[in-house]
Amino acid sequence: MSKKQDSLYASPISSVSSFKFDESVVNIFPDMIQRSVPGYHAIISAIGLLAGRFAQEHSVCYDLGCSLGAATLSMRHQISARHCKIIAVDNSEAMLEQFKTNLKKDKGNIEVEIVQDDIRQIAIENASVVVLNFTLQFIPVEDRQAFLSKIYQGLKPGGILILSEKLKFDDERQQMMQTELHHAFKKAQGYSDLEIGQKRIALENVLIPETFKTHQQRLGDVGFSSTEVWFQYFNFASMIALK
Ligand code: GEK
Repeated sequence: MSKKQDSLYASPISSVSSFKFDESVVNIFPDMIQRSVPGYHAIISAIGLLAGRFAQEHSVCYDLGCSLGAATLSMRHQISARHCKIIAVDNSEAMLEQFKTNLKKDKGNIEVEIVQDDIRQIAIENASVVVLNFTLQFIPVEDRQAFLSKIYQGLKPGGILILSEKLKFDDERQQMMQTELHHAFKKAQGYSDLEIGQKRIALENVLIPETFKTHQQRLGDVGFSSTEVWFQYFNFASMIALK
């Protein structure tokens, strides 16, 4: 896969349109996500370790909103439970075409089924691990509870949900400080103020962050017995919810 640098928002755009996961994003996606999401690689590695521990024999691991399949491939290399399968789902055709090419070059043994669909529409069954790595934030807030309830119902006893999200904060000073720190992170990764500003406009009303408390409360409401943060870097966090 080409390791093209993300320069989508490097030049002034007169009217910035809403962000879409289309062909223009596919080639620059690996560069974009690792320069925009603090701790992305650490989270991807840990998803493999978590799947290695929690994947159960004869069960399914789901990677929902899989993009180019980074979490799927990390799980694929760490799962030792027998007769496991990974189902990776995304609704972006462009992303999945590139993922299929990447998958052909991968040497893992575990079966991977790639499904192009809306993650709100698919069935979740016989799951031991479900990964939502920076995906729930793109689902309309009003659909989140029913979607998470479906995941809970599809998990086997002892199953886990790994939920990584951009967070917002109730406290205004925290919100401002964490946002500034994230921008400083992006600047340190080589993004200009113009790029950061135009990307922020593109993601408005597309990426809707919530507080950790909101996630924890909702996950409890749908049935999860415990939800905790296992990783946080500024306003980006990853949680584990236990069935
Ligand atoms: C990673 N998990 O590299 N149905 C299916 N897919 C969706 C939907 C939906 N309703 N909404 C958004 N997506 C990946 C990174 S990126 C996060 C996930 C980011 C998909 C969308 O097409 C995109 O591929 C992904 O969710 C979000 O570990 O770019 O910030």
